Amino acid sequence: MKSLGTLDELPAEYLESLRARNLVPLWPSLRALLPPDQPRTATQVCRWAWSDIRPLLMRAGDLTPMEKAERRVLVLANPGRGLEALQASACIYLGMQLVLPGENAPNHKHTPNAARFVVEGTGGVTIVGGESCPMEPGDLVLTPTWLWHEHRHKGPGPMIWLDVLDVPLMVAIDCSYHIDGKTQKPSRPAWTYASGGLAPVRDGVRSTAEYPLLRYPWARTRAALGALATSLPSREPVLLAYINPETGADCLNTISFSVLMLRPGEETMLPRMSAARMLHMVEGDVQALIDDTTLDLTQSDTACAPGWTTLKLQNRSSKVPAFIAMADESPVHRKLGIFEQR
Ligand code: 1HN
Repeated sequence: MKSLGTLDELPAEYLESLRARNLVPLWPSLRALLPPDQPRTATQVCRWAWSDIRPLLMRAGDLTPMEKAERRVLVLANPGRGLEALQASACIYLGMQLVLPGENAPNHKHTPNAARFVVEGTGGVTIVGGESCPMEPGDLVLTPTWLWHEHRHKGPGPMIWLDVLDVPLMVAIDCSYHIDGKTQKPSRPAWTYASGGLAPVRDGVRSTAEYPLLRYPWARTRAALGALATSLPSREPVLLAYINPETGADCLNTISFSVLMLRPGEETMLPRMSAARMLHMVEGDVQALIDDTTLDLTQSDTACAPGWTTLKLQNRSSKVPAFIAMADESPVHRKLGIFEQR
């Protein structure tokens, strides 16, 4: 590849007259702007251990009342992108959120899409677009763009969940903002999608909601994975995508959610792809090999595999399955026509 001219080859007086007119020569920056063969990323392989997060999050509960926080969250920031950027990857934000018994997080809506994987607690609800979504460990609850949402917790212990949002994307395109609202009266009953391939019909019609399913209860997801495992050849990965049950599309516009079951002792390689991917342990103990980095992941740990990395996952137990929830940026890549897998 040809090497290109650099800034220091140009006369200072020429550069100064360009700068004074808001003009910049392209060629000294062209290779950085458009690297050969593969994109560059600041996103690093990274692990956030639950055993580190939980005590620090509980301390936030002591230090900062809900009124002072609105959302009491510790952000899982990727050091490669700079901690202040509050990014896990180019498009994905991750945060661990705490709601204590009796607390409410006030109603609002915004452009970013959100989803939550419940980590700990029982008795909490998120009210999304008027639908009350109970939160139990392992559940995935969606808060799509512009749907009102607030959190309430009347249960006994702390409620903790992992927030996954596309905030960095919305910020990058100057579209991130929110609107505060009044407390919602739950008014929209959930449509029960009992099983794949069966859609409820009420008053003669299927759901016309843009987001017909907002809560994916873990008990059902786990049972579906178990059933899939018994019907697949033993060497095929047991993987389910969280989809919009009426359209078959990804459950959110910008982030794809899925869950992988690793049978006892199973080792699998996920396809290498252009999009960055987050891993969150729902159950079990896994060793992840991301390019050359080995990470031991245990229950409720979270990790980041940047785009284009190779990813090998091994269940460290020979007795029990492991369950890994995943969130990746592939919908953005697909919509832009730049998704690659090889
Ligand atoms: C948000 O709305 C929530 O509703 C949590 O619980 C975290 C991070 C950035 C922007 C909006 C929530 C958020 C957020």
